[in-house]
Amino acid sequence: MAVGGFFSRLKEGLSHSTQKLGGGITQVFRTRRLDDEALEELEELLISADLGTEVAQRVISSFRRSRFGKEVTGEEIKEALAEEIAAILRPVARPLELDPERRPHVVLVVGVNGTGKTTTIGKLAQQYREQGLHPVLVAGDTFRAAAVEQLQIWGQRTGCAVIAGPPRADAAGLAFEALARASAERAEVLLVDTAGRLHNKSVLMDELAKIIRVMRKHDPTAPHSVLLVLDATTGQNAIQQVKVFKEMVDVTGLVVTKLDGSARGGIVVALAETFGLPVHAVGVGERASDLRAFDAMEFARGLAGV
Ligand SMILES: Nc1nc2c(ncn2[C@@H]2O[C@H](COP(=O)(O)OP(=O)(O)OP(=O)(O)O)[C@@H](O)[C@H]2O)c(=O)[nH]1
Ligand SMILES: [Mg+2]
Repeated sequence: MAVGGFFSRLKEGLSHSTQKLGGGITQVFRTRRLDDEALEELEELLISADLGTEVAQRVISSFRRSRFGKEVTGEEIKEALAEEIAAILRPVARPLELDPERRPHVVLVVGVNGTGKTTTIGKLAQQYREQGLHPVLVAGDTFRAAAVEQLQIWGQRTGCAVIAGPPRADAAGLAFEALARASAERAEVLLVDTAGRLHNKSVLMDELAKIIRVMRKHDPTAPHSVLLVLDATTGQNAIQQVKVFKEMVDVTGLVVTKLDGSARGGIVVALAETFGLPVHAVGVGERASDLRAFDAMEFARGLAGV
């Protein structure tokens, strides 16, 4: 997809937040003095746009220091806000880097139901193929036959090998076999899909822990990346999901999906502030080409409605 298409899609995706935040700012600041009342209204807008109370308070204190009592326009506030948000996002905007020393670099993909794990693996596979790599996909969501088929379709679409077991196969055993095979074949990257669940925490924890433990019998350094996939439309709930998964596994980075549609992009700022985990990429659609690097300034401007 053309870069312009991506920007407009992201912008469209952020329209929910943008309308709320950008539109709200325009209304509050039709050129008026930045007084206590205006700052309070701005703080409420930031919180309702999912940026989180800490970020809201920080931005407000910064505005109070630099602009209190001054005449400001909505545009100036938006520009300043975009800068503040970009400063929070910049440290986490880091692409997923494969360690060339690893053959394969093992990427374990985790998250609750339906966040976009399998789709993200398909999109990553596509990107790696375009770079001339040979990713191997592992259908570690062995609970549902449909999950295996879904990954197989992505494998066909992207020209990648998919390793799957019989129905209800043991996910850890499958991951072990896949890792052994991928290393024998000197594949550069192994993308391991997992079942999504949150409600039954202990089962999920046990299974993920087992997948990791068993893979380490083959390669004590595996997995080299643990990607937590979050659905932006779930808003503040994403914070809870990160907490739960961090308790179970050593999450090394995030992918935030569904930033197209009526996404709530402000949550990415709250995530950056709360956890400081790298945001490796963002999902802006269902197609193979709809996974993009996370650009702090562009995202911040989209969110602030600049
Ligand atoms: N609009 C949009 N849809 C997405 C995006 N990423 C994934 N989806 C869709 O979200 C739905 C769930 O995606 P999956 O990849 O199956 O999610 P999952 O996390 O693997 O789901 P489970 O395996 O059931 O836990 C599918 O319909 C995807 O096409 C995205 O960035 N934007
Ligand atoms: Mg899946």
